[in-house]
Amino acid sequence: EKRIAICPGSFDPITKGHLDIIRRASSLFDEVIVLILVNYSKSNTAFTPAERVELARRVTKDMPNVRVDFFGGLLADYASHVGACTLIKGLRAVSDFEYEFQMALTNKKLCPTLETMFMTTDIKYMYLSSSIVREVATMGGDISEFVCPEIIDDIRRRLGPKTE
Ligand code: COD
Repeated sequence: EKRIAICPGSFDPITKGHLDIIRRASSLFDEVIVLILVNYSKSNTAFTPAERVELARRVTKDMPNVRVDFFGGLLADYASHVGACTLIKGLRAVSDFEYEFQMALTNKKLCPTLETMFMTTDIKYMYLSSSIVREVATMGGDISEFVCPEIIDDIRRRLGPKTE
């Protein structure tokens, strides 16, 4: 039976830190679904769900067992529907832990067969988050260390200072 893992998140936009976790997960599971979801505490997104899906597809196209999807409902419901066994989350610092722990226990209640596994961030990306990318891009800073080259222009056009 195929072992399917889900890498869930807002991915607004997808960063090199996300991608590192996705790549490592793709070498451990038969199939990895990068699942873009609604985080109800982050209502002001820079990119629409369809845009976030498209950006994530562009930077994962070299990984044949990775696909990208959007779901507007509960992560646990999507996981049961596709028969995923595992959720993969990245941990950057102690500050991520409490929130991730709460989500892992909630998802376990909602779908008892679903395991959450945590991967430690690559130390290179420890400081990196989508909100840092949005902030630096909005102020006209260089984001090439933070996101893949294929999506830099899209982020600059959406958030960067207007030139004309
Ligand atoms: N290095 C390693 N990992 C990283 C890095 C980095 N630099 N940056 C981010 N990550 C990890 C995060 O720790 C997280 O695991 C994942 O990447 C995604 O990050 P974000 O910020 O894009 O996503 P979040 O935290 O906004 O995701 C929250 C969800 C969308 C998963 C959550 O709100 C959700 O499940 N929503 C659906 C509705 C639902 O089921 N709600 C109940 C949940 S208990």
